[in-house]
Amino acid sequence: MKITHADVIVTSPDRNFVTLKLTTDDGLTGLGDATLNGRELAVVAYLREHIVPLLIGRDAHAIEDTWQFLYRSAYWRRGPVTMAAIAAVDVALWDIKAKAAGMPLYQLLGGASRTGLLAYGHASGKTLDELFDSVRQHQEKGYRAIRVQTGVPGLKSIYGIASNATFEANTGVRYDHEPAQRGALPAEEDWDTRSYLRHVPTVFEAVRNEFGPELPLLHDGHHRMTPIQAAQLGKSLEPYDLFWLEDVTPAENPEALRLVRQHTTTPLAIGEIFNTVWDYQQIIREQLIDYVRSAVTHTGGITHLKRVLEYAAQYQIKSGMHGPTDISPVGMAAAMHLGLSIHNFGIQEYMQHGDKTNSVFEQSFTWSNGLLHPGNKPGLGVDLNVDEAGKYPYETAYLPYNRLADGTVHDW
Ligand code: CS2
Ligand code: MG
Repeated sequence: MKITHADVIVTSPDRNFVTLKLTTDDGLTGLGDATLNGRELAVVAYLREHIVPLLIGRDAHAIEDTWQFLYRSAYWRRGPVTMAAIAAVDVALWDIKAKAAGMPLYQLLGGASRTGLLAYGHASGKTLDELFDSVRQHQEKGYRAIRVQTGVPGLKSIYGIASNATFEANTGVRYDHEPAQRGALPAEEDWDTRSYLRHVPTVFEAVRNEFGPELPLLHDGHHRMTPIQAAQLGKSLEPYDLFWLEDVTPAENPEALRLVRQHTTTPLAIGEIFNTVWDYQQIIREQLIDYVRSAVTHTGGITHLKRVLEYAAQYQIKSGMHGPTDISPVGMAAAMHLGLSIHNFGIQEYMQHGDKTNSVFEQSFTWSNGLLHPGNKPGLGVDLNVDEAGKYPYETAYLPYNRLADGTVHDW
């Protein structure tokens, strides 16, 4: 079964998405997500200019060989652009192989290891009342686990908090739903770690008092603390029994997490900006994390993320796949099929896509009683409506960045 066509489809319903569509001489098609928020066109060029010419005529069944060929023949390895491009090819080939086998992809990956995938949603609020309302709204939507992000007194606009009036007035999109802002330049935000460290524990105390001890609560530190500040935060949140504390400090330097581990037992989740198993080797081997946060889309596809998760399983480290709105419905479907089949599944992030996006990507997953299931259509179970996609041309959009009070650029 030979690959005859490889189309890179760019569309921007509620936000920008990049999708690779492969077609074979048997008429089978496969989809792969290649969306890299704020740098989408870099992956488009990598695919169109460098990878598509290499795919035409290849055996669509040779997934492992194609992965190794694209990774090793590039000479320049790893990195977000390369690994998103390889991921799109990989997932599209798994979609085709499962369709050729006439089964949903999770069956090809070893079958279901559970009835569904526990998923968490994003509750947020500038004030406690707003936050409590947002938690209740998510519980009404069926979520049984909830990520809590809060405004910080004195800071105008921070990651993950809705009620960014200007932004919403301009775009009509809730800020906590899509941090990448359409426009020619990235927005600048303000940040102050000490006021955040003082405020966050008080918020989790209030949430526990309001919603009780059982509800799994998650929080995203979004790479903003130094290792000792991260240790301080982890320790101050211990009384509130978090499911996980995510990206608590930038993890380029894996040793930073040793210091955090020395001071707190709050479970740690890291990896949404990692791209290969090599980013994880030391922090998995030294048991410095509890959850692997990588998305299929950004970690070389199902072939490579499955390898990362199998390595993590030896250390009883579980999956916590990245699933914000900038992971397309194709990327989310791939995460659900992989998540259903692996043993060491932990939890799945699930931000719900907008109506326009759902009109472009026809999906067959289910969401009930707080559990996701990829569905039982052959392949991934997602189709891309090319005509619908054509209605929404690409629009430049950047993620914001941070400056401290003294003007220093800081992690966003
Ligand atoms: C976040 C993301 O969902 C998360 O955990 O860290 O929203 C992240 O900010 C975006 O995916 C960046 O594109
Ligand atoms: Mg995150």
